[in-house]
Amino acid sequence: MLTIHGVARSRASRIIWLCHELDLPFRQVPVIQAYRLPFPDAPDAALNTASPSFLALSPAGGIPVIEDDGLVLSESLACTLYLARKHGGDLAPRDAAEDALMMQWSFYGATAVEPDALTLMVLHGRGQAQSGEDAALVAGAAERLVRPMKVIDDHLAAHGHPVGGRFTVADLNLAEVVRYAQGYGALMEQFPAVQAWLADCHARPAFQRMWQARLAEPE
Ligand SMILES: N[C@@H](CCC(=O)N[C@@H](CS)C(=O)NCC(=O)O)C(=O)O
Repeated sequence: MLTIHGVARSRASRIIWLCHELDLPFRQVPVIQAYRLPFPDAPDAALNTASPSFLALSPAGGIPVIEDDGLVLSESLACTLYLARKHGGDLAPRDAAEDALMMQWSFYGATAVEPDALTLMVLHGRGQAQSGEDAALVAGAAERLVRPMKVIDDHLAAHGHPVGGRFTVADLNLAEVVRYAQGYGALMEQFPAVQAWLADCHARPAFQRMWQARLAEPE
């Protein structure tokens, strides 16, 4: 059976969501981010990304990691693209061109959107009072996101989905990074096609199942 190493409050959410879309059973090992623990090295610390046993599995020390039929794989996007291809169906590419486009949109999200969207989520999304320095970081991130968000918005307005006119693993990968920016209204309201598409993604029962699991975990 597929094993997912990583708590749901991490990028493991992407794989958990995909598994629910595919009705794919999995075993979850709740490895937590070391930085969330006061003493990750303590002998009684919860299994975390600095634990020797986890680092032996994946020296990069990041969650998620999957184990599947002897394959050990890190990088959440590699994991979702692999699982979608392996299990097929509508979420998977139908040919080499779709495969390439699914990678294109996934990597575009990871490179052009994810870092700045994370800044918005961490510094703005949780509503902390912002120092002048944080406010400048947030403003810079939001400004840089306008260009890729417009690219995504224009594409979604014309095609409905990143690839193939249907919900695929590319929607899931992209939605999981755009989600980080969703609390920044001044940015999101400029992109109505992105907002409508993200709401549709989040209304999917498989997303909701993953989300409930996240909420059930301690913050
Ligand atoms: N690009 C990697 C990022 C992995 C990553 O940084 N994961 C975070 C949690 S979402 C982590 O494990 N941080 C733990 C740490 O820094 O110790 C992916 O998409 O899987």
